[in-house]
Amino acid sequence: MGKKNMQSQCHPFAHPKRFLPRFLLVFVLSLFPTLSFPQSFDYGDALHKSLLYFEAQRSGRLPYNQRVTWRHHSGLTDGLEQGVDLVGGYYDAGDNVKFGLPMAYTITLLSWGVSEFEDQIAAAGELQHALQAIKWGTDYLIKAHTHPHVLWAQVGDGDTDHLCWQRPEDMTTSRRAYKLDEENPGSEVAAETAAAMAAASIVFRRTNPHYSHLLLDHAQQLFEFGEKYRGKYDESIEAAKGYYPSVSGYLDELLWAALWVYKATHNHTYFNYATENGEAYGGTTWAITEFSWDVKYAGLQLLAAMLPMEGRNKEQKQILQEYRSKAEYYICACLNKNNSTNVKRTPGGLLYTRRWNNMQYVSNAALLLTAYSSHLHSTNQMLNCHTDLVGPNEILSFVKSQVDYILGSNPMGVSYLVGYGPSYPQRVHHRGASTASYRDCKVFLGCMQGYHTWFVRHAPNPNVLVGALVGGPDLNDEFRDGRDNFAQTEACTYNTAPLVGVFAKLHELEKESFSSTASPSLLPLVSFV
Ligand SMILES: *[C@@H]1O[C@H](CO)[C@@H](O)[C@H](O)[C@H]1NC(C)=O
Ligand SMILES: *[C@@H]1O[C@H](CO)[C@@H](O)[C@H](O)[C@H]1NC(C)=O
Ligand SMILES: CC(=O)N[C@H]1CO[C@H](CO)[C@@H](O)[C@@H]1O
Repeated sequence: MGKKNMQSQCHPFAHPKRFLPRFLLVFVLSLFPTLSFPQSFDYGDALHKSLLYFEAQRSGRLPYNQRVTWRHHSGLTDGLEQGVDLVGGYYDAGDNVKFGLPMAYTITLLSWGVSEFEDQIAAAGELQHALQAIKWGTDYLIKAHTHPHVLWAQVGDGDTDHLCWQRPEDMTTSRRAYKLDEENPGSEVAAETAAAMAAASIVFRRTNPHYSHLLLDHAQQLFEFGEKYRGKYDESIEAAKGYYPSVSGYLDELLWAALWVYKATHNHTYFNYATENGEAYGGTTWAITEFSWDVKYAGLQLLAAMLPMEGRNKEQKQILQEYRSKAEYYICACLNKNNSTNVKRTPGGLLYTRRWNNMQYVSNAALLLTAYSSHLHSTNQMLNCHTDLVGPNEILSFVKSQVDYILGSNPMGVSYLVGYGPSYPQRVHHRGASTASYRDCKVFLGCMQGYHTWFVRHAPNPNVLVGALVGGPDLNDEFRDGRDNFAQTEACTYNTAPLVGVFAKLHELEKESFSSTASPSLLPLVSFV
């Protein structure tokens, strides 16, 4: 491409051709207003795309095999001011800050999905990409854990970052790094990072035993750090408070981390920690209908509920049973089978928790439900929702309804997974995606220039943030595709992360149900479509 051409790419211009197919589609659909097509979705394609998203969120020096080529190196001096190498990791969302809590949580969810559904991901040909997505995160977490009791838990700050609309490749905002240590503790991030590294160590155990072992050492040290030096992380790192405040405190993260380290080590010290503190830390007492980067009770209750009962004493069995009843409360509330407190739904059937980035609660729930469905299936059990006995296929059918909503089976007729299907959000609230690609435009684009030139324009983003799951529709299934509408059009790494395993599981079912060897037990899922 000539130099002149490259310069012209630095100026926004509309792409009129892009609109044409959408007009046509609307026209065609309007000819059949009363027909409702049974939609079928390509979960393999969705899985493939979901993993591309993590490449778009990469910070640091991009490798030769980077597939998302509209991105380039960025954040190459992260940590330099503090004398520590913090190059790498992930930007959390549409900005360019590296927030430790959501980054670690993203890795935990990715690793959970891969450890649970590795065979399905491999069968879809995506295992290497999934492992790379995890490793891009864990390589960074290893760097950030510079001493048993020191964890660098943030680079950049939201306030200065949000004043600019700039590609990560051009960042001129503060890249100050923030650390946790004995004097400035942060148990949420220490424990979540321990959970992420323990979960990832399970993933790498077979293919990369040395790396797996390394992750496990870090995980154990970080658990000990978070447990021994207790404190709310957003009091030590005030720059996190406006963005990822810890509302639920750190007791949920401590139990969550203990269970993950136990799963990775089989060392009973961690099991005993989770059972002995289950009541005092709310693990066996809190019944909650939300699972998120902040509130992890439902997830840890589910982990405990899926542990084998054999070899436990009477008291431990009792405690695991209490964990299980709280886990099942969450599942039943998602399934709308607890008649006093259920998770709300939109008229179109989507789980609804709150206005801002509601999709995170949907995708996070989807992973828990899918994992529990597999557990019930493999242990030949049913879920007891008081009013109803629920089998694993019914849970999976519900997951499928949520995923199909995400992929386009919804009143707006759009896919909330960017780049999937014929219609998806065009104005994702994302600095890099909404600005000329560095590949085509190497001139520096300044802080305010980004707002004046790129943020405010109406045209679609020049770069498609493939695989991003945006915040999604409101309580009435309505969605406005505007760059300024960040509550609905921003995507976060922990929105997509839990879907990786879920897409793989649905992909397998779809293949099985359409092949002649379909097992009769899978038929209810087909008739659900
Ligand atoms: C289990 O973990 C604890 C705490 O890290 C450690 O002190 C103990 O040596 C471990 N036990 C085994 C058998 O590795
Ligand atoms: C809840 O379900 C139970 C069992 O089916 C039923 O007896 C009860 O009336 C229901 N309560 C409400 C408030 O609907
Ligand atoms: C029908 C049902 O599951 N009801 C439960 C809903 O949740 C409350 C609060 O935990 C329980 O007390 C009910 O038994």
